[in-house]
Order: sequence, then structure tokens, then C-alpha cells
Amino acid sequence: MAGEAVVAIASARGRSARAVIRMAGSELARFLLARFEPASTTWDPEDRGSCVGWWIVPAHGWRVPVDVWTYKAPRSVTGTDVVELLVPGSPALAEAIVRDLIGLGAGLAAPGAFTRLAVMNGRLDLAQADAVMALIRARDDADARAAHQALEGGDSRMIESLEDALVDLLIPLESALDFSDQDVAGVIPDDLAVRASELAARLDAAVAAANGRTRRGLPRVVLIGAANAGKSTLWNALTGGAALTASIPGTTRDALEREGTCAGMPVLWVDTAGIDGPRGDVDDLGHAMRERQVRGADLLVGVADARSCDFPEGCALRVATHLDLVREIPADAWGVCAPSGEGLDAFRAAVAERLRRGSGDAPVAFSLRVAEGLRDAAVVVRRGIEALASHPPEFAASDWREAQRLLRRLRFAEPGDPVLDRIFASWCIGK
Ligand SMILES: Nc1nc2c(ncn2[C@@H]2O[C@H](COP(=O)(O)OP(=O)(O)OP(=O)(O)O)[C@@H](O)[C@H]2O)c(=O)[nH]1
Ligand SMILES: [Mg+2]
Repeated sequence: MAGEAVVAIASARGRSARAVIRMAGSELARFLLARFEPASTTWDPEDRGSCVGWWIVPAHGWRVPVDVWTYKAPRSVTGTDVVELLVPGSPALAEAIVRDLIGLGAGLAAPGAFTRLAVMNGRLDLAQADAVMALIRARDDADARAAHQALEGGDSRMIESLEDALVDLLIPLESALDFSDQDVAGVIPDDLAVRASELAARLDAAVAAANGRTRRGLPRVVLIGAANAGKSTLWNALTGGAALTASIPGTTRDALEREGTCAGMPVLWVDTAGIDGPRGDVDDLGHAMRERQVRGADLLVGVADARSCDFPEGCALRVATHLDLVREIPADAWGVCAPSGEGLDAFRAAVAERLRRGSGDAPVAFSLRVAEGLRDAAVVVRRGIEALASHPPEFAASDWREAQRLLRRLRFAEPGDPVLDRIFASWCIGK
């Protein structure tokens, strides 16, 4: 890729004050000389820095005001030369400029191409590339903080220290193997299996932290409770939805899902059929749907009418409805009156607090790929521990070398490695 130039619109789609068009690669001066009319007479396309002027789009006869920013390899985000054009934020204009540059010989940048260049040129490792995506997708402060820490190298340092611990296991094992060539029994330290178990436990802890930080999507908050408890009325108030509500038990038969926010945290609210609602062919489908939602919930909320306080078992939070009709509610429940909105903010804050507590604070291993890799490494390290007890040391050494390879692959890839396609497959153009 070093000999090519790629180009893409790097700003968000749509109208804005400015659009950013980014080019990376080599021989970018050729494009600048062909289309840029600098306002400064001393401008040189090999200079780094910025220069204002006009960008010419010959096919349309346009002369567009532009800020040209030039960054030089290797001190750029991609490690290559980079040029960014800041032009008025009209999508049609930005697209015309990109089309024109492609006509001049630039390639359209594939999704994630700029970050991929940064990886190939050693500006970022793979764990940091994952973090760039996690940061783009961050939906709240906690997401953004964890992604930022990973981008700053938090995950990379964690993986590196696990790799170091593996090397510490392999060194005595490999030197025992060297001795065995000379018909002298190699000495394997007594505590090697114990140290390997400690490493496996560290890998487990990192996986657990990673799972806590890895979003499978929005956290699912599922409302369950008796028929007529007021679940759908509450769900409507929380989401702005328009589910049917009525004082007839069994009004809701589907499971309804809708996004909302909880103290700034986006969540998916799920309304379900009443637990003791009517039975019958279609009703039973609704009950089965509720059971599935219960199994997939990140947080189960038990809803009951405050007049009966008939809460279902096994819920992490309780909310009592009909607060307008009672004087007191149990101390372990949040009281709400969904029609008036009373109590809703405090309930939302309690849900957000509960979800945050569940996800743990560990700022490591944000990406699913890293979590999977750590899990695989833990399995192989344990296989090596078993082999150490029952087989010649070569077997454990081979397993631990495999674990080393798995950990290394979390951070580095050779050009053409399929892991690169996997990482960048879901990216957008321009990043
Ligand atoms: N006064 C008062 N009425 C409420 C409140 N919440 C719900 N209701 C009423 O209670 C009745 C039942 O509410 P729904 O939201 O349909 O109850 P549900 O739990 O979804 O019931 P099913 O779908 O049958 O399981 C409706 O008539 C609502 O208007 C509340 O806080 N105060
Ligand atoms: Mg309902």
C-alpha cells in the first residue's frame, strides 16, 4: 500500500460546517499540485502544516475554499504522508472532490483503511485498533473511558505482561529440554505448575473483566410481574412507547423492546406478558417469550402494584407502581406513578447504578476479540499444566509456545493475516 494513495470522506455523513477529506499514502504532492491553488505564494507541497486556498474541481468548474493540512511520514496518524482537506460541509461537494481525486489515480479507501495503515506502520497495535472502534461506538462515559484507556495502551500493556509471565514459564522448561539432548535429566523447577496455574488464573480474571466490558449490544432491562401490575404503563413512560395498557389482565402478549436512557446510559427496555396472565395457545407463546427475555436479561426488574406488593422472585430491582394510590411502599422497592412521572428519575438512576455495578470497573480487554484470545490462551496454558504432570516436558513447552503465539496475535499481525480483515470488516469508510 505504500506506493498508493487512498482517499475518503473522513467526517460524518450529512450537512455540517466543514467536511474532512483525508488522503494517505505516497506521492500526495502530485494531487495537491494538480488541484490546489494556495493563497500563499511560498507554499510548497512538501511542507508540513496548513495552508488556505482554493480547491479546483474541473468537471464542475468549481473553485472551492479549502484548508489543506499536510502531515509527513512517519510522524502522522497512519505512519504515511497524510493530507486532509477541510471544505464546506456539503455532501455533494465532498463526494465530487473525492470522485475527482479517484479520477486522478487515488484509490477509494476501504473501511478502516487509515487505521489499518497505522497498524501496518507500527503506529498502533491491534488491541489499540480495536480500541479506536470501541471509542467510535462508545455510548456512554464508561464505554468511552474504557476505550480510551485501551487506546492509550492499557490492554496492550496487560497482554504484554501476560506474555512476559509465559516467557518466565518457558525459559526453565526450554533449558530443561536443552539438557535432555545431552542425556542428562533436565531439572524442571518444582513450582513451575503452580506458577502456570497462577498465570491461568490471571488470564481468567482478564477474561472476566473483558466480558464485563464487552457490550453485546445495549444492556437489556426486562420488566416482569403479575398481569395488571402496570408494566406496560411504566414501559411507555420510560421509552415514549405506545404499548396497549388496560385494566384487563393479559393485555400484553408480545415482548416489546425499545431504546431509552437511564441517567445518560442507553438501555433497551423490555416489556413482557404478565406472569399470571391468561393461558391459551397464543398466550402461551407470550409466556415462552417472557421466559426467553428473562434468560437474556442484563437486569431483571420485578414490577408490582404497590397495593398488593406481589413481586416476582429473583429480580435484582423492585419497582412498585400506583404510587398515587398508596401511602407507603416497602423499603426495598422504588415507588413510581408512571402516568404522572413521579419517581421515574430515581428509578432510572437505580437501574443505571445497578448496571454499572454489574459490569465491574476493570478497564481492561474491551474488545470481544481480545476476550476470546485470552480465553483460548487460558485453555492452552491449562493443557500444558496437565501435560507437565503426565508427559515429557516437550508437550507442556509446545502448549505454552502456542499460548504465547495466541497472545502475540492479539497485538500484532503480518500483512495478509485474516485477523486484519476480521478487525476491519465492520468499520466505516474514512476511519
Ligand atoms: N392510578 C394508576 N394506574 C396505573 C398506574 N400504572 C398503571 N395503571 C393502570 O393499571 C392498569 C394496568 O396497567 P398495564 O400497564 O396495562 O399493566 P400490565 O402490567 O402491563 O398488564 P398486562 O399486560 O396485563 O400484564 C391500566 O389501567 C393502567 O392505566 C399508576 O401508577 N397509577
Ligand atoms: Mg402489559
